[in-house]
Amino acid sequence: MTDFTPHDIAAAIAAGSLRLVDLTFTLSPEFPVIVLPPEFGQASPLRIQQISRYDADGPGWYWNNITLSEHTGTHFDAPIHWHTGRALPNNAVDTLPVEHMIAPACVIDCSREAAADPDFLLTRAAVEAWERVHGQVAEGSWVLLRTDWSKRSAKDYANLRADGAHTPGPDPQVMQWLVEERGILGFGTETIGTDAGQAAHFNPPHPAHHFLHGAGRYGLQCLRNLDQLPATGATLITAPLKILNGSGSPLRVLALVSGEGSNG
Ligand code: 23J
Ligand code: MN
Repeated sequence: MTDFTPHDIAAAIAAGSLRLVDLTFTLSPEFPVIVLPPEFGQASPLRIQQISRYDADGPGWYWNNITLSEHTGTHFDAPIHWHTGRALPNNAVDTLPVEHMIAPACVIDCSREAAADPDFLLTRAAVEAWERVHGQVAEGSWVLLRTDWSKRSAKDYANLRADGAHTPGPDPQVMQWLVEERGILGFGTETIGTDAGQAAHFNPPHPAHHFLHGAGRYGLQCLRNLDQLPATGATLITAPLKILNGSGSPLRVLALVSGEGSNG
């Protein structure tokens, strides 16, 4: 690795020995946002207002104004998003260390369990079983929960019922353990939140948000194409928008994975 240069990355991608997998949903007005109980403020879905399109408002150019929540679509959660991370240094998307924006990923495949039970919860025992096969979750890694939730229709994706959302996520014990005993950089999901749909009722409530952000770690949600990643060996590129004091940001999430040696 001593003779490795930045140009080697582009060359390896061009040659197909490194492949890029796009883990991002298209940002569209139809993409569902999280729905909180009605007494709370709500996130805005994407709104696109055209400024001009080669017309009287701009004869030679097309562009739009957009409105959206910091937590719309495939997005990043910064520590300042949660009360547990409110007083940490460099806790917002404009101040977090850029070195954290490129990091390895562990992918835990729970797609079968999530298909059988929309309220499926990842446990410490399940991660320990994964570690017996793939090795210990390395410090500074993303842990990505593959559920194939991103393949569902819009209605089944949010999976709202009278008592709230029913979507999979981590239980409180595994989240505390991943943060404190494995030193993960963050936790990513295919669902609308890093937490399970029913996590408001957990102890503590929203344990992924609680433990991750309280330790200065990050969240990713509304990821897709996790089925194209190896269990270990992928590296994520996650650069959120530099929003002043931003609690999170939509972003393009790219995974670098070993390719087959051809760029097909
Ligand atoms: C606000 C309040 C509760 C939750 C969330 C946001 C999210 O899931 C989010 O997008 O960060 S659970
Ligand atoms: Mn969020």
